[in-house]
Amino acid sequence: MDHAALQAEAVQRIAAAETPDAVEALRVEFLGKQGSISGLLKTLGAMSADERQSAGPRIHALREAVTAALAARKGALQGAAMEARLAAERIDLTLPAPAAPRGSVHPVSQVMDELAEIFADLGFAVATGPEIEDDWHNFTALNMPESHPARAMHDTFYFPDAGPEGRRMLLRTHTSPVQIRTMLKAAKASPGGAPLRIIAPGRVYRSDSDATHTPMFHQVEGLVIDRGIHLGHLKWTLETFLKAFFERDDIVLRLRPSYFPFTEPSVEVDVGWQEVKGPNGSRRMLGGDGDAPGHGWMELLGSGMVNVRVLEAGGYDPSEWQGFAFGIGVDRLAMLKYGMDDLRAFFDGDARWLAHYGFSAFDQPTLSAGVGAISTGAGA
Ligand code: 2NL
Repeated sequence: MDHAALQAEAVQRIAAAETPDAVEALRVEFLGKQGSISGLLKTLGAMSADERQSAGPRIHALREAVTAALAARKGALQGAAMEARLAAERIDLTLPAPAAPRGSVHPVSQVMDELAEIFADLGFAVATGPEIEDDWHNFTALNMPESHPARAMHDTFYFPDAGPEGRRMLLRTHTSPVQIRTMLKAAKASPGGAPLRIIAPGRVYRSDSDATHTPMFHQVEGLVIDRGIHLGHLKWTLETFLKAFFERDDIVLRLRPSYFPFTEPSVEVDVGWQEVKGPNGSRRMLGGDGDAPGHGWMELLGSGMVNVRVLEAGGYDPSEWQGFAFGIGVDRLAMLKYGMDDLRAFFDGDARWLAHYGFSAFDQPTLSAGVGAISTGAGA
């Protein structure tokens, strides 16, 4: 068959194709890898120059005509399909809009916002820093040298390669390295670098996992550095914070001696609870003197006076500056305040759990206006 006849037949078949799939099948038949026109194009290579001179333009013209016919038929079919859809579809603007799924603020985010708000009222700034740390900022500067047994206690996730300064890299096991970085910056910025009042909230990582431990959890640490700081300042600050956070004026704290490498002395802080009877049995509520009958103490957080070696690592002269510090689990605070009983559900991302325990994005914490806050009088 000559090229003109081939072209006439191809163009006729394309014009008769009734669906986009049929057009595509013809494209493959003519122009695909094994297509008939592709096959003709391949014969050009084996021709003499004279043969190619006459056959070349005719084969190329054939290919162009078929390509144009395919595009035209495809466009016509698509246009017809669109016309049919426009004729068939109707939008009823009087129907109610489909429900848009609504997200909510995770209780951990809510509690972090509440913490920032309460501590802002006490003059604390929020400090943040990297979650990937080196072992100097995470351990050494916190009085945990290379061989210190407390390093093993932290079940650390290490990276295989050392950092740019030759230090071992890890996922921070607490937010203390943020405070070390903030101390070093402050001590450099202004002579003395104090007073310093910061909280460092954020994600921390430890390689243990069971019903009450997840490999990632949230911590908030607090640090105050100034002249003449003592344990009384620590106790008042924690008491004021916990009263505002739990929205109760009867929060009672008990300080017990403890040990942390980064504080000396170190104190563990217990909070009093009481049995409260309700329609579904009794439950423990925070508040009240834990030594009273039917009451008890619950361990809540760790704290202490900043160890002089940590002050020095942070760039401070311990003969002039003192400090207190504390650390609390944010997830645990959220469970105590909002009544969840399973830590693992915090990180499941179950939309039903979030719908139940989550908060509206418009619901800004207003805890500073609650218990213990100074009232402006008007309407309060
Ligand atoms: C705990 C204990 C604590 C700190 C954290 C700290 C930070 C610096 C200096 C001194 Cl930069 N201390 N942080 C101090 C005492 C306890 O956390 O059991 N947390 C859940």
